[in-house]
Amino acid sequence: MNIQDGYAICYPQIKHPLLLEKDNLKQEYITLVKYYTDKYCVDDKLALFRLKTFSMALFGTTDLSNVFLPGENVSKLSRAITKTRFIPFRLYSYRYLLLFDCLLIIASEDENIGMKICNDLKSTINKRYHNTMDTMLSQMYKGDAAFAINKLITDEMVEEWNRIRSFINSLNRILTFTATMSAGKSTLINAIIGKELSYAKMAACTSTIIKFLTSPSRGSLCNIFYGEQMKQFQGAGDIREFTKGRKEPCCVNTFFISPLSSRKITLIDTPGVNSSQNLEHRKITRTELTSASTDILVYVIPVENYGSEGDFEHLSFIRKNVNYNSIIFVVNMMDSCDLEDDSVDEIVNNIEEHLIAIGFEKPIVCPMSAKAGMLIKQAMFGTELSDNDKKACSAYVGLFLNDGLKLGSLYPPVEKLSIRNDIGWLENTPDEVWSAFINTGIPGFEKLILNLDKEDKECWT
Ligand SMILES: Nc1nc2c(ncn2[C@@H]2O[C@H](COP(=O)(O)OP(=O)(O)OP(=O)(O)O)[C@@H](O)[C@H]2O)c(=O)[nH]1
Ligand SMILES: [Mg+2]
Repeated sequence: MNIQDGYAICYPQIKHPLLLEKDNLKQEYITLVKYYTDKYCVDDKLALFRLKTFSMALFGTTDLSNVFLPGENVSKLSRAITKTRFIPFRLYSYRYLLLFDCLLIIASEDENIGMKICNDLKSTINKRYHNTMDTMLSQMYKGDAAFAINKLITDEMVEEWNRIRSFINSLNRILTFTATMSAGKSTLINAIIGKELSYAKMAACTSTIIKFLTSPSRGSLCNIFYGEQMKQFQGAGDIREFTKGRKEPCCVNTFFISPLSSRKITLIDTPGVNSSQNLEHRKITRTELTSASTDILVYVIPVENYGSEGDFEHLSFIRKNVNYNSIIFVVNMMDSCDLEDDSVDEIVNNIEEHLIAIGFEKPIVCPMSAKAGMLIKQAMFGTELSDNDKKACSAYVGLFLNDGLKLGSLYPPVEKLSIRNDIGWLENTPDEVWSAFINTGIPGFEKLILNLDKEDKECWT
């Protein structure tokens, strides 16, 4: 595991049962978790980071100065806590939840360490509970959700644990996004992540290589790695400022509001290659494309511009010089095309023929609107939008319910997710919002990427 993967796993922002308790019980509990973290987490910095995220879930702050109780007798504390019964029913004690939290914070990557922690905990717990603890441990690492039954481990916690385990067991896939400037690469990356992290505007703007890595732990936390340094940010705005006009490459690690968060996926944003004011942009991108390996090259074409000189030159360069396992051509900004002239099918066929003429055999062409997908996704999953974005989002929902723009039918089917049903400023029903989202092409595109890991790789060859 590399350093970014270690920091990708942290305590998720979930409704922890301890939130209903008084601060002193929370303090005793986290002091105990700290004891096991100090004892079993081999990397001190990583241990501190994960404890901070646990503190964030319990106390709403990463400031640990008043969180731990000093000089506690650990065995006494453990005995007391593992006997304390839950609010609201007071039927179950904290012993299983404590085991769950310790495993998530310290041992999600390593079952052997999990076993050691479990044995250590057992030394302070009555023997009659040991079998259940052992069973729970083995079920957790087997991905058997039965581990949660009758232990007040919530469905949300089970989901978080399973996502972390599936992330750990996945192979890293790299997707590199390239195009001429202002094609919508950064917007597409933001749409997949569901957060506006990469700076996007109508002028040459991405100025260095920025890698976005999935974290399986739900939350708004972003870790940024640059040079030898690492920083944490909570809000998307701070990251956007950080990436804006940046000259040095960096890596951003965060939860993607996407099914992709259960896999190790790296999305690489690159500068547009045809800026006449920033000639170095082309060099930066060409160097990345020819020297680093990528699984999928995502080539973004703005629909109104296909066949441009800039695209022809860059596509020819790619065909001759770049290695990849698969290439996908995204036809972006479908919201802006005039369907009176051509239907979606005709547009896709024309672009396919154009790409075949340049030398790409059987091109995979994905029409979409990254901007509409990004805004609707944010609205559906609770991001506060500006008034302008709300207006644009409402218009996009209307547009993508239109018969002519049912882009979702061109992609593999997507399972419906539960979304907010209280978006007051939208006049549409949640079902309509979901349909519009599907029709932007973004969820189908995410599904295509996920299919890479499945046995059926037809669409990647
Ligand atoms: N109408 C519409 N506008 C879009 C869409 N996707 C992106 N845009 C807009 O196009 C402009 C450029 O988008 P970016 O994401 O910055 O493009 P880029 O390819 O990353 O640009 P560079 O980093 O400069 O190469 C922004 O103003 C976006 O809001 C889309 O699907 N529809
Ligand atoms: Mg960009």
